[in-house]
Amino acid sequence: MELTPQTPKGAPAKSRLRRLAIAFALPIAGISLSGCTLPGFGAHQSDTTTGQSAYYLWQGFSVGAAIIGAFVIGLILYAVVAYRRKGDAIPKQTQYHVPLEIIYTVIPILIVIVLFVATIITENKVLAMPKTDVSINANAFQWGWGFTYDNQNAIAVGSTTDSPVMVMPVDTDVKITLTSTDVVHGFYVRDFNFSRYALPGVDNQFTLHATKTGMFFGQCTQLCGLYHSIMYYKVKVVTQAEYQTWLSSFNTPEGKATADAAKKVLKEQMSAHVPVKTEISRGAN
Ligand SMILES: [Cu+2]
Repeated sequence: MELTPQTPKGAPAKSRLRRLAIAFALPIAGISLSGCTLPGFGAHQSDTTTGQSAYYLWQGFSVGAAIIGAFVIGLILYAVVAYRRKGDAIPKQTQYHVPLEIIYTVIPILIVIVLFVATIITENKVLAMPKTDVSINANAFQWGWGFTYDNQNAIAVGSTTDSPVMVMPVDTDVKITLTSTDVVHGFYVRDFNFSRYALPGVDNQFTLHATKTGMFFGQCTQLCGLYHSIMYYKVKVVTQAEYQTWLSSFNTPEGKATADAAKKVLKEQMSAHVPVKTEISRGAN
């Protein structure tokens, strides 16, 4: 049997391409014109400025991936339907199509550059250390947390059943110096979209800038030993006035005595390597 090349059908192919382009453009235009807010794609918008930067980056990546994914799937489906086997004729063979090869090399490179630059910009925002008067030392240890405040008597200690509460002011840059006294721990606050290692012998510094008041849940996210799973703390974000009141409460004679006692407790906790004042029983209870 003689095989004859299939003749290209210029006009219908062009019209199919146009329909395909319209099919992609319409939903995108619809979403843009409706002015609806972008979904979070499974992420939390965050209650800190740096967490929000990471959230917007995630949204950008997700939208980009969705558009490219839809485009690629569309092209595959188009090729499957338009170039399905219609007979024994050999389809038109195309190779060494230089403009096409340049396009599918340059476009992915541009996409990678855009993602890279967006990531660097976001990382610089997250890692920025603006000057601030509020400076908190977060100490992680097996198995608990303690928080002390530079140039202040204030201190936050807790126990396994009564998590320590790190108090910080809202709408303020707060410098955190994070360290560990024993093994590697993880400082993680879900609502802040933030996680950082607490490393023994290393001062890990970062800035938290909370955008709303409230109580936020924190926990260790690095498997650090037997009682890792109960290594909790809380972050209480308060107004500037409430924060000042809280700080001054440690400056009265009673407040100073409380702070001194808490410092002693924290010192003992940090070297004990046991769950701090735990009431959890490993027996029949
Ligand atoms: Cu830990």
